[in-house]
Formats: sequence, structure tokens, C-alpha cells
Amino acid sequence: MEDCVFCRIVRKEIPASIVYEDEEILGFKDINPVAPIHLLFIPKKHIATFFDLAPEDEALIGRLHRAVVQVAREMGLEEQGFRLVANCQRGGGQLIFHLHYHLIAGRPLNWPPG
Ligand code: D5M
Repeated sequence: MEDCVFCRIVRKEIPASIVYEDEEILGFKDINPVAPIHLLFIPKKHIATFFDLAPEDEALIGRLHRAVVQVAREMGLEEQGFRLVANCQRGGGQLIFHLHYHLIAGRPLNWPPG
């Protein structure tokens, strides 16, 4: 997508603090962190919301979760844990319409979230 901010990060047109990259997935620091650790994980392929997932994206989403776990382990979060959040549609708090997961950690996390 031409003007999607996350597609532009994938194309390295705008800078990001990248923590994970492979052929299909990118992980980078959130620009507005809500916790000491706040990362975003995205498929490089432009998928706007969960409602746009196609059957052929199943393995991609599985690999994205594996990338999250790899980074979480590298960051020493295995014991402390983390929260993985995905906002869907405006009513669900989604601001960027390129599917992404927030990995949040490093402070007490309340439940339910606001
Ligand atoms: O969250 C969208 C998230 O994307 C929000 O936490 C800010 C983050 N964001 C927006 N632009 C950037 C750039 N350029 N770099 C890093 N992070 C960014 P949502 O779930 O859509 O509400």
C-alpha cells in the first residue's frame, strides 16, 4: 500500500528501531510506548485488519507468533511474561490499518485492559 505507514517502514522509507526481521515479518519499537517494552510485530504483506485475513495467511500468522516468542525469549521475558494485544477496527482501538500486534512488558499489566 502506497501510503500505509507500516508498509513504508517495511520499505525502509521511514526509520524504525527494528528488533526482528525476516522475509515475511518485521518487529520494531512502538513510537509511543505505553510500557518500558513496547514492540510492534507486523506481516510485511499489507493486511488491513483481521477481517482481511485470507486462508493462505494462516501460516504467516503462526510464524508471526513464533517471531514474537523468539524476541520475547531473547529479551529475557520468559519468566516475567508479556502481553500481546491486537486492536481491530476503530471501535477496537485500531489507528493503523496494517495488521499488527503490540508486545507490551516491563511493568505490571492490569486486567481487563481499558
Ligand atoms: O496502534 C498503532 C501503533 O502504531 C501506536 O501505538 C503508535 C504506533 N506507530 C505509529 N506510527 C509509528 C511509527 N512510525 N513507528 C513506530 N510506531 C508507530 P493501533 O493498534 O493501530 O492503535
